[in-house]
Amino acid sequence: MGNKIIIFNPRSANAKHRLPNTIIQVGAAIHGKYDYVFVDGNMETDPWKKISGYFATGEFKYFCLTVMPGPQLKQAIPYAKKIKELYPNAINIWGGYFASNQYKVCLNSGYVDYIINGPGDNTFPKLLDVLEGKSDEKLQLIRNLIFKDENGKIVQTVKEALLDQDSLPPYPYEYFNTFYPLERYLAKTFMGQKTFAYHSSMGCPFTCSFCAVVPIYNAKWKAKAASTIYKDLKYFKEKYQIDAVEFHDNNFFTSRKRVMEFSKLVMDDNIEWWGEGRIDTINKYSDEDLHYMRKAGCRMMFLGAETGNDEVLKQMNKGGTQSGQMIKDFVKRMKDVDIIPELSFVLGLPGENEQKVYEQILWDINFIREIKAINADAEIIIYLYSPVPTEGSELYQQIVDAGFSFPEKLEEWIEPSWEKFDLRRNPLTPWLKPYMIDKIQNFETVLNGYYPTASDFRIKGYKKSLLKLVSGYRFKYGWYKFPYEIKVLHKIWKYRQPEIEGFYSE
Ligand code: B12
Ligand code: SF4
Repeated sequence: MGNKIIIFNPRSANAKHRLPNTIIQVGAAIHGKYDYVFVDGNMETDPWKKISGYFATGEFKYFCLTVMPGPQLKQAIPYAKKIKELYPNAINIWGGYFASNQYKVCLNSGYVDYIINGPGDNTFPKLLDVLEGKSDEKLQLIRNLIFKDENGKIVQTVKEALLDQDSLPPYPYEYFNTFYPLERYLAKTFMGQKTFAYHSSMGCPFTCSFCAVVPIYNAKWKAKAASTIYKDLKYFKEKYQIDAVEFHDNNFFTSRKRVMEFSKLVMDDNIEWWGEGRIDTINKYSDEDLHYMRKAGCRMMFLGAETGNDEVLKQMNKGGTQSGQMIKDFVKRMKDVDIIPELSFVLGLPGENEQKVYEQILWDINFIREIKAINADAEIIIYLYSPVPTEGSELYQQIVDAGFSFPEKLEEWIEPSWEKFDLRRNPLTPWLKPYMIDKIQNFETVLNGYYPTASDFRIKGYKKSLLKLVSGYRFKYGWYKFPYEIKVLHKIWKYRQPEIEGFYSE
């Protein structure tokens, strides 16, 4: 068996794919040091054929996967298992949010050998050096690693401080291009004809108690300079004529200074952009800043509103100053500066008793209606609360006390109910009753009918009018039950919910 490496992105969406920055950055960490290939499950009709073909050459030893919760597990779990069965000496290395947050179930499966716990830029090459006998560093001393020692005990090594993002090795775009033409990832979206996906910072400085980013980054955040981002965009603009960018950072707007510098640089490039941020952070930007950003191409922002209820916001430990009133003021400001706020809400948190849980859901539904009345362009994304094991947090204790537990076998994660749980669509949380889930989902259908998302540019003209007409009376009178007629229209027009697969693109 040789020692070549497969870096695999399991399928994460059914169509219209984003550039898989994760595997490209993982490749960058070993580029020039080890022989590796990329396999993007999104671009292959049968990725297993490709992967098993590589292994059949006898040249490959390492099968390295990035794993988010949800549909990626459908390929990650069976493929990793099969590789181990067929090639017991092969080594499976997993990274990504699922692997890090659910490391016990992964390692106990018997076929995941190592987990990269957070950034892999140093950890990955160091691990390979040890496994290849090029270094005698003790595995216990390699930061950001989780593995089982010779006694079968799980070892979780110390976390590494976030690296200077400008000094990271450049992405091997050209090498990636030899596997999958970059052009194929530059999709048409509501922002432009060729949309590029870029990741400009690691981590997040906050500690919201429901968020999967927290256990991995522990409130740390480090970003690329505005000039570095601009240099990369310019390269893509000149080489591939991109005219839009999705920033995939957890928190793009953390540093006002950086955002303003970037806006200044990109001002004359006719590039529209989208990023994720926090309401209380961006609310500190002046109107002048916001107008300037809009002029520089900022078209839409994704913001975690979570709930309008100040008590629940406290329970979620949003760690800032956000309040229901602030959300309302903010969406009004966004209307004035013509930037679309895309607000995500998390419904269905545990409460004192069943009635309290339901009352809170109804309360939030009403709040969302108020938001729409203030700014009809505000996009609403509704998630059902899916617990993340941020052990030690008060919210986590609450969910454990309420009888919730995660699967104990890795394969259980691909059972349909857990897959839906991952997509935050149908959680198996004991405090959420089916009638509550129906209420939320029916409301969402009616809301999406009355206010179709702006990011799906196919729903316009007569389609939009028809949807609005059909949903109008329901929305007005709060009749959300059995909205089949809207569902049929959504099905016919293949309405895409941005919360699951990202924006519609083609
Ligand atoms: C782009 C993206 C997507 C894309 C697809 C991306 C793809 N791979 O094809 C789309 C839109 C399809 C998507 C969908 C979903 N996503 Co998503 N997605 C992201 C996003 C915004 C960026 C990922 C990225 O490019 N990061 C850039 C790279 C450089 O960073 P990184 O991934 O952390 O990788 C580093 C390390 O983690 C590590 N590493 C990671 N993997 C590996 C593997 C190996 C072998 C090694 C050595 C190292 C390593 O090294 C890397 C370099 O340092 C992240 C948020 C984020 N900012 O990361 C969410 C995120 C990963 N998604 C998330 C979720 C939940 C989903 C969904 C389930 C839907 C949902 N309801 O939100 C779906 C379903 C996924 C599926 N179908 O399986 C969550 C995961 C949270 C959790 N609970 O674990 C995140 C964190 C967003 C969030 N804050 O909630 N997603
Ligand atoms: S601000 Fe967003 S990314 Fe940061 S911890 Fe809170 S929810 Fe997670």
